[in-house]
Amino acid sequence: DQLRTDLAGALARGELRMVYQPVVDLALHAPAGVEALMRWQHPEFGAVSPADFIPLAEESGLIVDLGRWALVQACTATGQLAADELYVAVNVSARHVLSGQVVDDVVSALASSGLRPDRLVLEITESVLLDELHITDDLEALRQLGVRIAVDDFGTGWSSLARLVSLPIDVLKMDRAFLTDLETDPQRRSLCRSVLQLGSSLGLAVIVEGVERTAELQLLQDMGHRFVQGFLLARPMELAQLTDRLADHD
Ligand code: G
Ligand code: G
Ligand code: MN
Ligand code: NA
Repeated sequence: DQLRTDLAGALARGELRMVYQPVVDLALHAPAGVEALMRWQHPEFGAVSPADFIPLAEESGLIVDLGRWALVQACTATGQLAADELYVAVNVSARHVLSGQVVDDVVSALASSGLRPDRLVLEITESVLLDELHITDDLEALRQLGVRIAVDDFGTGWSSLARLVSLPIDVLKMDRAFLTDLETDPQRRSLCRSVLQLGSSLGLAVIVEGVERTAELQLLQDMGHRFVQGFLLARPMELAQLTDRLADHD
């Protein structure tokens, strides 16, 4: 269809850009890093959600080009921030990982941007990590570079917790589904607390995604939880806005 056709030229026409959503460290009351998220401004249809165009890019294989571009954009932008400890997390799609080109693309993006490897996090969805047994070598290679690996949407596909434990990973991003009814349902609270404990007992950093309400934040703080991301704290923003916001923090 039309979107599919248009997406092929979107990058060349300059219709794609990256926005950045802070991940807040509640212990330091400051951003620990940002997640880079892609945006497509279509000349006719306006903003098209990545939830709609990323699947199209995956089907056509265009995702490898888009993913490579996203890595360069995100690494370059982050390398230019005055806050030189902030990390950037880039979503890497299944098809890009399976193409076998991610390691080379990461090496190139780090080289061209000069970003320290320990400032780059790659977000890979849990289902890919569980399904694709042969990507472990690539994950190891990325970690050898000093890059960290985050499991995105954690908890949505616990088909094999045992396998997850054996993977070379650093960060769990708890799916926002775990915040549902947190305020009203003690069992949901126990579940959330258990997931957080699981992560820390595995030595992983845990980020709670999708925090939208003050009460949720309060409950997480009461649980002693540290890293949060969500509309309550900050929405995804343009690089210029991020720079301003970071300047305000100093
Ligand atoms: O930003 P938003 O919440 O609208 O993103 C919707 C979905 O698109 C999420 O699953 C998110 O991970 C994915 N997404 C956003 N930006 C990128 C990107 O740069 N690369 C990939 N592979 N997925 C992305
Ligand atoms: O699949 P992934 O975790 O990468 O998705 C990230 C998406 O979640 C981004 O598109 C971002 O816009 C969205 N997001 C970030 N914070 C919130 C939030 O507080 N609520 C909701 N509903 N979505 C959020
Ligand atoms: Mn993500
Ligand atoms: Na997620």
